[in-house]
Amino acid sequence: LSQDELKKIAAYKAVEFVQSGMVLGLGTGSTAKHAVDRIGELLKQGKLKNIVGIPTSEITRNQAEKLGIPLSDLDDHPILDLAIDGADEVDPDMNLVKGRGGSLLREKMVEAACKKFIVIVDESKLVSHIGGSGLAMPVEIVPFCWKFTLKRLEMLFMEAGCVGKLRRFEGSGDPFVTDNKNYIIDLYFDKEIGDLKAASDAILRLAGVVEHGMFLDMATTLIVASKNGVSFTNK
Ligand code: DER
Repeated sequence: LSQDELKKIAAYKAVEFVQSGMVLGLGTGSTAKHAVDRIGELLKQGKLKNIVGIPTSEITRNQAEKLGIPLSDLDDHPILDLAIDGADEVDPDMNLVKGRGGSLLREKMVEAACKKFIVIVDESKLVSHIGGSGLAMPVEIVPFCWKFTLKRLEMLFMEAGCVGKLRRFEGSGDPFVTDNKNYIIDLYFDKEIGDLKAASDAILRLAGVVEHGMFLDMATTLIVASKNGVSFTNK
């Protein structure tokens, strides 16, 4: 089974929790894409009715529009029934790193407004601790004096050997710009971050920081697809 097939299996399993009449948070990324496709398919087949989707990015909005999924926003639906989204890392306490697709702000706003948040991953996303994959922990910042903010973020986590990099578009090398017209600093850690809640608070206290990619104590269900099958974990 390829990684994408595993992602699809996890996504389809999550959509089994979707009931007609629900207001759904629609995630972003290659795993969530399968879930949104499946929701569109079930709507077309008449197996799901009266669904309202709240997209977590412009990419997902476009995908959902093409599928004919009725869309709305948090202003009109401040409380959602269920969100389904992927993650870049999942630790044993179901804390997540998200945002390598650049959509962390809208994902966090939508997923924090949901009664249930199902995370769908293939087994490669499981880590022993956040920052453990050696991959980026994204932070959305305002573009104004981004170098200043990058340095302050690195200083916060000096003990953890933190290095920050401004995310840039592959081809042009221009700074990546989020749906919200902000920049992203990707933080890389040599050592464990330690107290995640304290780290989250410290990051958010920096003026210039909009939001970060640690989703702490937010997921309610984890679906992991691996070569040995699909596992469910409820918080
Ligand atoms: O950017 C995001 O937050 C995505 O959800 C990401 O965390 C997972 O993307 P993937 O399903 O393409 O690996």
